[in-house]
Formats: sequence, structure tokens, C-alpha cells
Amino acid sequence: AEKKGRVEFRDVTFKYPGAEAPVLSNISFTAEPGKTLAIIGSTGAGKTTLVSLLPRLYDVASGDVLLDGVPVTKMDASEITSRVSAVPQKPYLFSGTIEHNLRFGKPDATDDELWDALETAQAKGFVEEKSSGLNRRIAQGGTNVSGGQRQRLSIARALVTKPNVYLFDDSFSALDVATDARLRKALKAKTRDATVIIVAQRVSTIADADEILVLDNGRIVDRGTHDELLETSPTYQEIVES
Ligand code: TTP
Ligand code: MG
Repeated sequence: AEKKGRVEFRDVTFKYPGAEAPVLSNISFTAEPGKTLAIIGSTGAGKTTLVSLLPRLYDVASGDVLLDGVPVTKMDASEITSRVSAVPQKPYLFSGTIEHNLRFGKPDATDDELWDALETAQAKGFVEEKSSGLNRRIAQGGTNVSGGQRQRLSIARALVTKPNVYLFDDSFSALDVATDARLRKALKAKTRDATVIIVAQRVSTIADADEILVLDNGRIVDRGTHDELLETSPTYQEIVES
């Protein structure tokens, strides 16, 4: 069967409600199942805004956002939720157990599925280190868990739902470089059929992506692989050197 999860942005322009100027202009790209698309750019460039348009946190002003050829504006919220898993830049954990938090998107997941997701997200050791295991309590907002653990639990939660599309908004930034690399290697093995879109700050996180979009001031200023961009993109070179 054909793989699902093809994401296409067609000439998308977006303004926040009440704002004068668009924060995204003429955004066009395609992200294919089995591939990783990365988005990089300075703070305020519009990366979070861009990835929020697929799960329809906001709707576009003009242009189209399509999932397997269907505009997301024509899809049920429940269908989008089951097919697209977004790990937000500021991941949220609920007051409740780790299990409760992990099952959020898929209440009928088995314990094996939860542990498998935790292993991929490099969070298994953290959950095993207390005898309460999956029943460990998380405080509201995840305040009794470190930023890096919050990110990993949030990544595990996304993995449990086995979506067609993963959106990781700066999800690896609180991890040390070695954990970041281990996590992404495990992730790659587990998400072979899915479309993966990664927003990143660090070039090392996305150097192996199939395509990288360089976003600046709401526009895609350059695109290509890491090696291509090193040759062609002054903006990318600046990010590499920063
Ligand atoms: P973002 O899309 O948040 O920019 P970013 O994700 O690239 O930045 P960072 O690397 O720091 O995560 O913001 C783009 C512009 O949109 C910026 O001028 C702030 C504005 N904005 C709003 O007006 N309302 C919002 O809810 C958000 C998220 C951004
Ligand atoms: Mg952001």
C-alpha cells in the first residue's frame, strides 16, 4: 500500500488574528512519508507558526495546507489528530501518572507500546528508576520533571499514537548532543513509514535531514541538504557558525 502522510504547503500566507503584517509569506514545500524535512531559522522567523498550521491551531489567510492531497480545512479535527502528532516547543504534561500522560492520544495503547515509545524517546531509564514506574505522579505542568525529561515524555506520547506525520518543534534542544543523536537514531528506525518534520536550533540535529528549509522573517530563503546549503546559503552558514 502507498505510504500515507504526504504534507504539502501551497503558497501559504498567514497573519495572526488582529495583526497587520503576515508572519508567513508564500510558503511552499512538500514533505514525503519516509523522509525527514527540517526547518531552521532565527528566533521569531515563524517556525512554530508554520508547524501549527497543519494541526489547524490556526487557519491560513491564503494558500493551502494539504495532507495526502486533501486540504486540512476539509478534514475532521479527530482525523487530523489521529494522523498528525505534534510535539510542541513547550511540551505540556498533565497532573496525573506517567501512564495517563502517555495514553493521552491513544487510550487503548498496551503497556508494551508505552514502554516501546519510552525506549525510543530515551526516557525508559527515567521511568524505571522509581519503583512506581508508569504510575509515577507528574505534577501539573510537569514541574517535578526536568525540561529534558518533559521533552522526552512528550516525544514518547507522540510515538504512542503511531501517526502518519510527526511534528517536532524544537523537541531536542534541552537534550545533550549525545542523547539527541541517540534519540534521533532510534526515532528514525521507528518512524520509517511516517513523514517527520523537525524544527531545530542546532544544525547537528538536522544535518542528516532529506531536505532543510531555511526560514527568515516568514519566508523560505533557501532550501536543500546540509551539504548543499553549506555551499549556497549565507543564512545557513551564519546559523552553523553561531
Ligand atoms: P514564531 O513562529 O513563534 O517564531 P519561531 O518559532 O521561529 O521562533 P523561536 O525560534 O523563538 O521558537 O513567531 C513568529 C512571529 O509571530 C513572531 O513575530 C511572533 C509572532 N507570534 C504571534 O504574534 N503570536 C503567536 O501566538 C506566536 C506563536 C507568534
Ligand atoms: Mg518556535
